[in-house]
Formats: sequence, C-alpha cells, structure tokens
Amino acid sequence: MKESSARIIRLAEYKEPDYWIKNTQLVIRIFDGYTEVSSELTMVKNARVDGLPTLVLDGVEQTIKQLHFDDTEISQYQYSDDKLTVQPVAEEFIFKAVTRIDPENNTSLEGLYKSGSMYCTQCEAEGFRKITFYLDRPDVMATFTTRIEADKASFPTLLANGNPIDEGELENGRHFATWQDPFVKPAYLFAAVAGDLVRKDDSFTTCSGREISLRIFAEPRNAHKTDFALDSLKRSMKWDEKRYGREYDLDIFMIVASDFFNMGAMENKGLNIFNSAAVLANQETSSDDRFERIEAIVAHEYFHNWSGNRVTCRDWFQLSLKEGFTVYRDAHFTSDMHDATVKRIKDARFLKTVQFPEDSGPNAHPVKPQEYQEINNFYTVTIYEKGAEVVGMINTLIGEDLFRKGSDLYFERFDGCAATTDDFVACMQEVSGYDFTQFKRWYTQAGTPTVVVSQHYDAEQQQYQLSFSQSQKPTPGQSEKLPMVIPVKMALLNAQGDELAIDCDADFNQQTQVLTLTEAQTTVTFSGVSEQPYASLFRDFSAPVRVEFELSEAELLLLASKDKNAYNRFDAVQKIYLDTLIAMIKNGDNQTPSLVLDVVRASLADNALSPAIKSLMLALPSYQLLVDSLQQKVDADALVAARQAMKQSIANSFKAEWAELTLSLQSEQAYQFNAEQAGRRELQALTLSYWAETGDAAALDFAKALYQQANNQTDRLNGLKAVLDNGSDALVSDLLDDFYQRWHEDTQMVETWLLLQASAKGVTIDTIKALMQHEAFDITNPNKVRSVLAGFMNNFTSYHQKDFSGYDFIAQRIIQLDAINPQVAARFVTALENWKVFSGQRAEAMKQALQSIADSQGRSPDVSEKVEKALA
Ligand code: 0A1
Ligand code: ZN
Repeated sequence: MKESSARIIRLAEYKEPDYWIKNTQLVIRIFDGYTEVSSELTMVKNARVDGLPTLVLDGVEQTIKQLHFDDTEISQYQYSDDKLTVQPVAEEFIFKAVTRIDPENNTSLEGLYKSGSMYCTQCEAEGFRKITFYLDRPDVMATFTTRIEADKASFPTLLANGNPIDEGELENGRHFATWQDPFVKPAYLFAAVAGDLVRKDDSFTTCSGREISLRIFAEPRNAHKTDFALDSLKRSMKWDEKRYGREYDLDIFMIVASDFFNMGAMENKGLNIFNSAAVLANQETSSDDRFERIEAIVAHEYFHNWSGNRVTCRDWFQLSLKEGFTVYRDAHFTSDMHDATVKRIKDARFLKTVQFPEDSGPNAHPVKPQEYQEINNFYTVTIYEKGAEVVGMINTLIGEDLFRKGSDLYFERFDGCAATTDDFVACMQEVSGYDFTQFKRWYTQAGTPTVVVSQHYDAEQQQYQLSFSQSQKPTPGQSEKLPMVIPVKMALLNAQGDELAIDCDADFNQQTQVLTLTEAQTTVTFSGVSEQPYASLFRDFSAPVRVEFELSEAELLLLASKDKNAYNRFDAVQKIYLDTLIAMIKNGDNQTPSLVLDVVRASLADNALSPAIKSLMLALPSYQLLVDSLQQKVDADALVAARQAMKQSIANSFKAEWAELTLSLQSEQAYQFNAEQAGRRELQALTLSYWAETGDAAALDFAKALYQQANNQTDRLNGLKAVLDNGSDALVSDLLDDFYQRWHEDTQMVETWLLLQASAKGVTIDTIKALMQHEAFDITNPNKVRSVLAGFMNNFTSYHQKDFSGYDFIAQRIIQLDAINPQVAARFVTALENWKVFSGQRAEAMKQALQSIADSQGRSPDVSEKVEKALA
C-alpha cells in the first residue's frame, strides 16, 4: 500500500501531455496466480511541445518483463513512485511493454481484480495504471484492441469494449477473444471481463433503424434477476433519443454484474460493469426503492455514453462535467418514468441531508475543485448532486428549448473530445445569449449560500416588498465569497392559495415565473397587490440554497395546505416540523405543540394528496437533516429526545387513524413496480411504523403477517422493519432467523439482512461486532462492509450513543479497512469529519477517533487526505 505522500494536483497546473496515444493494443493473459499484460501503444509527440522530452508513463505494481520502442529493447529506464521514465528517440513510435500483475490479491478493486470467480476491471479514475504502463489521464484518447486469453473451462466468457472481431482455441485448454473499440476513449473507460457467466439477450432498434444487441451477463445463480435491468436499459435508450436526440453508436451494449465493486456502476464504453446490487432485481428479492435505484443507475451509465464517453473530461477537475450533467439527465428520466414531484422532493431532501453538510464541513469543495490529493475522494455529492443542480439552474435560466439546443451544440462540437465545464457553459451561452459569467461562480465557489428573506406589505399603496439578502460562509481555502446568480421560482398567493398576477420592478420572467437574484441584497417591489399575499418561494427547489424566511403560523399553514406547487407544500410541512423540533431542542421542552398535530391531521385528511406525497409529508425530518438545520453546536442527546418525543406524540395522537389507514392500504392487486403502487406501499410502511410506535399489539401482529405473507420484498421489509423497531426480542430474532434461513444463498438478500440489523433501533456495538464475525460477512466485499458499517453509522441513535464508543469503533474499522481497500475506507471518514458541529465531549471524542486514524501506520493517501482535512 502507498504511504501518504501529500502530493497535490492543481487545476492551475494543467498542461497537455508531451505525447499522445493514438492506438492501444492489449493482450491480457490470465493464468492461475498471475496475469501477464502485453501492450503496444502507438504514440506521437505533442506537436506543441519542443524537443524530444522524456516519456513518463503511469504504472502501479507492475513487474516489468520487457520494454521496447518499436523493435528495440529499452535497456535504460527508471521505474519508481508509480512512474516509468524512458527516453524516446523519435517523434512517432510504438511503445511496447510486457508486465505481470496480481489480480488475485488486488483487494483495492481498482485495475484488474478478481470478483468471486470472475476477473473484471475498474479503471476510473486511475485504475488503468494498475493494468499496464500508460498515460493514464482522460485527455489521452485512443482506439483500443483487446485480446484476452484464459482457461476455457473456468472462463468461457471473455469480454472487452467494442465489437468482437476474433476468437479461438489455444493450447492447454485455453482460448482467446479479441475485441475492438473503434471510438477513441481515455483509459478510464477501458474494461475487460473473464468469467463463467450466463448471458441474457435482448435488442433495441434505434431511431435510425439500427438493431443493437443488448446483453446482460451474470453468474448462473443470478440468471433470474436480469430482466428488469434489460427493460430499464431499453427505456433509457428510447428516452435519450427522444429527450436529447442521442442514438447509441456501437452494435452491442453489454452489462456485467459483479459482486465486488466499490461504487454503483461504471460506464465503460459498450461494456458497463455494475455492482450486482445495482443491477440484479426481481419482485421476490428487490424492494420498490431498489427497483427505482436500479432503473436510475442503468439509465445513468447508459446516458454516460454521450455525456462522458463520446464527450469526456479534459482532466479530473472537470469530473462534474460528466457526472453533474448525467445525474441531471437521469433525474429527469426518473421524473418522466414515475412521479416528477416525488422525485424532486426526494432529490432536494437528499441534497439538504447529505450535500449541505459536506459543503459546510472540512471537505467542502467547489463543483469544479481547484486541487486534490486523491481523486477517488472527489466522487462526492457535491460533484454529482450539486453539479446536477447547477446544470438544472442553467435550464431554469434559459428555458428547456434553449437548454436542448445548447446540449446539441455541446455534443456536436465536442464529440470525440475531452472538454471542460467552461466548454459546456459556453455552448449554453452561445445558443441563448445569456451571460453566464457570474453564474460560473457556482462551479468555483464552495459552500451553500444562505438567502435571508423578509417581507413588507403596504395596504395603502397596494404594494408588497420582498427583500433578499444572500451570503456565504467561508470554506476551507476560500475566505472571500461573491454573490451568486440565484434563480427563485416563485408565486404570490391569495388566501385561497390562488396565484396572483405578478407586476414587479425586478428581473422576473413571466413565462417561467423565475426571479433572478444577482446582488448581495435585492429588494423587489410588487405592485397592484390588493391583499397581503403569501409568498411561495424557491418552488421546486429552484436553487441549492438555505432559505431563512420567518413566517407566521398562519402563513406556514396556508402554504402547507393550499400551495399549488406540491414541492413547496411539502417544504412548508417540513419547515413546521423542523422549526418546532429546533425550538424543542433549544428550550429543552419535549411537548409537541398543536401546530404540528394540526398539520398531521390536515395531511391525513387530505384525500387529494397522492399516497406517495402524503407519506413524504407525514415523515419527520431525519436526524441528519436536523443536525444540519440546527446551525449551532448540536446536543445529540437533546436532539434524539426531541424527535423521539414528537414521533411518539404523533403516533399516540392518531393511533386509530394509523391503524385504519394501514389496513385500508392493504391491496390484493398483483405486485407491480410502478409509481402508484410504490406510493401506496410507502405510505403503508409509514402508517405502520407510527402504529407500531404506539405499542399496540395489533400493529405487531399486522407487521408479522405482512412479513410472513408477502409475495414481494417491499411488503416483506416493511413488516420486518416495524417488528425490528418495536417487537419483542424473541419475535425479532425469530423473524431474522427465518429470513436468513430462507435467503442465505441470495447475495442481495444477505446484504439486506445485514443492513436491517445494523440499522435497527437500539443496535449495540456488540451486535455490529457479531455481524462482522458472521459467516455471511466478508471484509473484502464493499457491499457487505457498507451494509454493516454504513448501516450502523446512519443509525443516528446507535452510532451517537451516550458513551461515545461508536466513534472509536468506526476509527478502528477504518484503519482495518484501509489496508484492504483504501477507497472504501476513506468514505467512512465522513462519519467523523463533521465533529465540529457537535458540542462538548462528544466533539472531543470524535476528534480523538480521527486522531487515532491520523496516528496509525501505513495510511493510504485516500484516508490521509480526508483525515488531515478533518483535523485541520
Ligand atoms: N463513473 C461512475 C462512478 C464510478 C467512479 C469511480 C469508480 O471507481 C473508482 C467506480 C465508478 C458513475 O458515475 O457511475
Ligand atoms: Zn456517473
């Protein structure tokens, strides 16, 4: 493992490479115990560079067998610190290398590694250098030919990017397959697979009439779980044609499911590799949430074929160019497939819960970072989700039609190129004439802006004023913040919730109903307002900002019950819960005020609300969201006490309603994954959890029956969760044993089984330790590790337990994991890094846990960077 070297890579230091690679020919010979890689790189000197510079190639853990320039062996070379330095003697040459690597012992899951019985690759961001020597940077783009050789009986399936051009038998029971990818690509999009896999076929006819062969590969025991992903893929292909005019280019599109994978999935050209958990699904073992997630990830990876592969990133500072845009695209896809409001509510809630804390913590970074030590640490919610919000604001500012024109121009102009976020914005500016100069601060300034709003109504003048004041706290390395361009989608409502016509003196777009703020302070005067209006601001979460707008109870109640914008209605209800909880925490008073119960009553009684929206409105804000919303040092114990008291009070106040609704939501319909059915099941899960919270034995009987009689995973989990949180120890252990007995051969079900226990109310560290000792656990498998450890860390009341023991426990696990898989280990540092938001000894205990990681031997650059920033 690499020791921390604190090497800092800076955007300001970007320069083109000295050499380009035009074509890459690879032969990967897989043997038991080692793999030999032969590469032939057709290279040419960069015409903009003088002289004949040394060639410096990236290469990690390479055992060199031979090096050649054309046919001349290279005798003089230096290989140290993961760089191979050689001196070319001509401007054009073929660099040849034969090296050995050790995929069987590659637990980092980057480069070529073994996942169960199969070999597969993960090259983003810098994994290709673990396969062979290369200019492993995204602006070096080449065509690839890949030949894989392996034992035929053990590895009948041999795959790589592009089209198959040759295959055949070799001596000793071995065979080979050769694949050719005609599209230029950077090395991070390379993929190869060797395994004993079953293949599920389908096809898709593109808008121009080309027939594409679609293939999903999985291990034989998972063959029954591939249909949903294939269908999702076809929906994605069609959607991208319709919404973005993007047609698929190769003749084959392949997906491979891998049990060992660091992330969700990877968009390798023509050969996507997926975490099994993000692709394999069926009714019996996958919940509605899982189906939705899989559909979105399949779409995301597919959409990358244009936003990422055909047009890629010039350097890793541009990561959000492909990720922000692709998340924006997949969110839009999900909205079109299901319920747009539900999707928007969930995305905004996720951003506030996870990205806002990142943006106010030690790891805050701009959507276009200026520097990094370890690029793997920058696959963050800021790059992905905030990046998507930034793209969404561009759409909001210029409108959908011009946005589409801009994206057409972008794809056309940069096809086959490595581009920058500036290039993307320039296309949007060119088609719209909108000046994005100030807007680009969204790419360069870290942190979440706060917008403070105040209002004034002058009945005599029939004038209404809104004053907006925006500000941003300093973030690490950025003390000065300048005002942002903030689109405020808004309406003024009368007492019936109807929208008033808007006549104002500011930059307000009548068509899109968007008011654009550009200054630190803006006062907008609305004329002809005959009664005190209700301001519905930031509709549909039109900008990723914190809003402080003090409203009276009457105003909040009107917005919560009558706003026609369903997102804002939800937001008003959440604000009531949040403000109340914050007041309870501050006052140390755990009485739930009638306002909250009134809101719950009104939401329960409103038959116009869809079950999905109703369940979102009735759910209390998570602990994580509360922590972020407090904006002061958090007393975690007081926070837990207040939220638990409110939940209890809501549960008890409407006990009969919870029971009745839970029963009435039971349906005999055949299971289908669609928005309507999923919404019903989601609401039932919520009503059941309130009902079970009352301690009513009938609720537990219902939950147990739901678990036992379920013909689908959603119902089964909903029943089981209610039992886990409220049932007797005996019942809990009965059902958990039953679950494991029935499903222990199904990997996804075992992961769920581990997660359920780690996330259950009141779980102790002893239980977590026992889970890590269980036969089903494997510390080298990221999904299993995430199930147990992320399950525990997100289990607020258990992780933040009163004796603080959760922190040291996690620190020790991070140290342990770092020796196995640094990328996964580093992700867990997030659980400690926001220690400063907590008060007193708790903060000290979290800091000490971080310090113990900092003091440990042999830390990876991944973990070091995050820990050092957290302690700075
Ligand atoms: N580009 C992929 C995510 C991904 C990133 C890094 C990985 O390994 C270090 C793996 C996957 C996506 O956005 O889906
Ligand atoms: Zn992506």
